[in-house]
Amino acid sequence: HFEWQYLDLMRRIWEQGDERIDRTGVGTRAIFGTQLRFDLSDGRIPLLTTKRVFWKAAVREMLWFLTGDTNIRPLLEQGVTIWSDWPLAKYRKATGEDIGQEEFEARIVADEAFAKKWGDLGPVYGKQWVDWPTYQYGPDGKYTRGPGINQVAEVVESLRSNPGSRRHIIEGWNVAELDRMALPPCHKTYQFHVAGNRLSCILYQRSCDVALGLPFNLVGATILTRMIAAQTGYEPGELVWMGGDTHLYLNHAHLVAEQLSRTPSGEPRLHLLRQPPSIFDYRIEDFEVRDYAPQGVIRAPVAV
Ligand code: DHF
Ligand code: TMP
Repeated sequence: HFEWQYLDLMRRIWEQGDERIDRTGVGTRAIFGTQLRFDLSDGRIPLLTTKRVFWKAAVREMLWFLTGDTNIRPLLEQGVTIWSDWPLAKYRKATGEDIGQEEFEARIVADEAFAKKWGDLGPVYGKQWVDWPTYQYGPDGKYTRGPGINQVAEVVESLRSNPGSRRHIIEGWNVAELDRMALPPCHKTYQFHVAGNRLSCILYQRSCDVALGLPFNLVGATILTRMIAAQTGYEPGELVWMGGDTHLYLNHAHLVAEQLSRTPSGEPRLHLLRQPPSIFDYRIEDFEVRDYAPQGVIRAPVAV
């Protein structure tokens, strides 16, 4: 079963990881340099069965990246709250107001001006993926803003016109803009590869919260690969996931114990129900997961 790789990684980090206090102050155990490989053929998807993963939230997040938006408002309008903690922390710090998360989220949804001021994460994934900033230099060495680069559209085009290329890359790590991002990108590099009629993907993730982030990131990378494959006429191949600092937070001990006591079961399959005119025209209704009968939710706090 595909999921043993994930559980083995979790066990290895918990038993052998280097323990340290991380940026958030929570503390982690970490292993540096890890890899998982998943077969994506015939609708296979590395969607964990040893706990319920809210895969639709991960799909909505990925579709939101593709719109180029970096404000959490459209996510909240769809009930996706996974990005709320960071704008909320910033708001509390700036105003000193002790506002609750739900009240903050409600205000973002209700008040457009408030959302504009407090709901933006800075130039994170979506911005870099579809509108990477460029500069045009004049003869005097002075520069103005050039047109943004849509990396996603360019990869779709290069996969169609030049499948053998070794440059099919979508990059989030814009060094010049990191300081304006709420969080520098974790899933920072996606590379695609065509062999025969199969499209494979490597995701390089510089920092990985194995308990909370990784289950979502695996779903996101899978649907991105599936959408690009559908748009370029290839069959899905493999997803290779590579982690830099691959960690478990020390306050996830109960999750680790519970999840490692469970046994994977069943093979969920992902179906794309419609072929939209472009990679940017997918909607949540286009995605269906069949045969997903996960074990129960395991709640755990996210480190901010
Ligand atoms: N920071 C940290 N420390 N870990 C993360 O995984 C993380 N992920 C981010 C932003 N910053 C992060 C964006 N993605 C959850 C999942 C993904 C995610 C952020 C949060 C999360 O809390 N998942 C819970 C609840 C899911 C839900 O109710 O929708 C889970 O149990 O999977
Ligand atoms: P860092 O910027 O100090 O590395 O903290 C980012 C944390 O968020 C780290 O625990 C990794 C986690 N993370 C994921 O695992 N997946 C994600 O998609 C995101 C955005 C964050």
